[in-house]
Amino acid sequence: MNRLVSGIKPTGELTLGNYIGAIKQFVQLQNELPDTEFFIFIADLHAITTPQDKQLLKSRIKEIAAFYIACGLDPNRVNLFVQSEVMEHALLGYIMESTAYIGEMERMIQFKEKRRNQEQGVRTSLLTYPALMAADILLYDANIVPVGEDQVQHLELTQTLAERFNSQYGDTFVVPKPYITKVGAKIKDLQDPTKKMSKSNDLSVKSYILLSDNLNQIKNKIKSAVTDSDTSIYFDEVNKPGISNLLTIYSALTNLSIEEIVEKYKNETSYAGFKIDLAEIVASHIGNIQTKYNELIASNTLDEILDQGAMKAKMFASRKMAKVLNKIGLKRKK
Ligand code: ATP
Ligand code: LTN
Repeated sequence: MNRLVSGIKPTGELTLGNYIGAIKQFVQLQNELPDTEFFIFIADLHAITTPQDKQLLKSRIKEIAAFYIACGLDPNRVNLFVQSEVMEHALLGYIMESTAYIGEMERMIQFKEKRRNQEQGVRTSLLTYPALMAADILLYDANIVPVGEDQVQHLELTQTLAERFNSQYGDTFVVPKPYITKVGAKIKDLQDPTKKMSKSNDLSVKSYILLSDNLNQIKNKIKSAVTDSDTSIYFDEVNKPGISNLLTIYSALTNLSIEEIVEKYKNETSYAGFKIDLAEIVASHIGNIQTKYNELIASNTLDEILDQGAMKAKMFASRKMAKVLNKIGLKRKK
């Protein structure tokens, strides 16, 4: 059986980048891959690699789960759970640390970037984070891992660790493959379209759109997105990164191809009409998500879904963990 694993950190509110680059894809995949079992989790252990406010973290874990479902994830189809509720993740994470070399961790681009943003108090777990991510994946024998481009390096390390473990201890882990979206793999910052849209690195609120933003705010952010002084609408990431980013968003939310959108606006003499249309598209899309979210967050259903998800994940994970421990000589009894 095929298995798909992916996680999302509850480090901030969800952005349009997370939606297009990750969540929307899960929703599509759950329909496109009927023979695949899905494990999708809120990566709360990953969140504490950097300092977090405890109350905020607690509420975000549930909010993010509710948003996933509001975005169309079907809890009957997908095991949705909170990472720290399945403790095998941390245990296998440690075993992956004992499989990886320090140099491999130090080479990770995300580590280098995040470390640069922090002056002091850089946590050890920020360095060892990819070992935990490898564990998240290998624990479920996952062969499909949908992620954005920024995670490919971590995925490659996961493959290396799986292969190294397998060659040291005998065949144990499935070597996973990344699955990257074609459109919208990297949604850019609206104010600086050379950077990725990120909820934790951007200082200006106009840089990103949150799924929880009010709809007028959303429209204004699209209308004030930075674009070039040319007026024709076409895709050119190098010379027209702003317009190219807006075209990507347009395409991802309408399922029209970039070419079809360019064709539609080919007679425009300014960006205004295109931006107004896109503002409506984004606001209406997010508006629908918010309606479902508000229903869920006010009910008990969410806790039931997360309890059920954790129970099923644990069943799988504990069996796998017993095998792993046995392979490395840590299991006292058969
Ligand atoms: P941060 O920017 O705070 O470091 P993040 O948003 O990159 O966090 P996650 O919340 O864990 O990190 O990301 C969840 C998923 O969303 C990942 O697969 C990631 O690649 C994807 N993602 C995040 N930002 C974008 C973006 N701007 N465009 C496309 N995909 C994105
Ligand atoms: N590192 C990822 C989140 C993440 C993940 C995973 C994704 C943690 N564990 C396992 C896929 C599979 C991120 O920062 N976006």
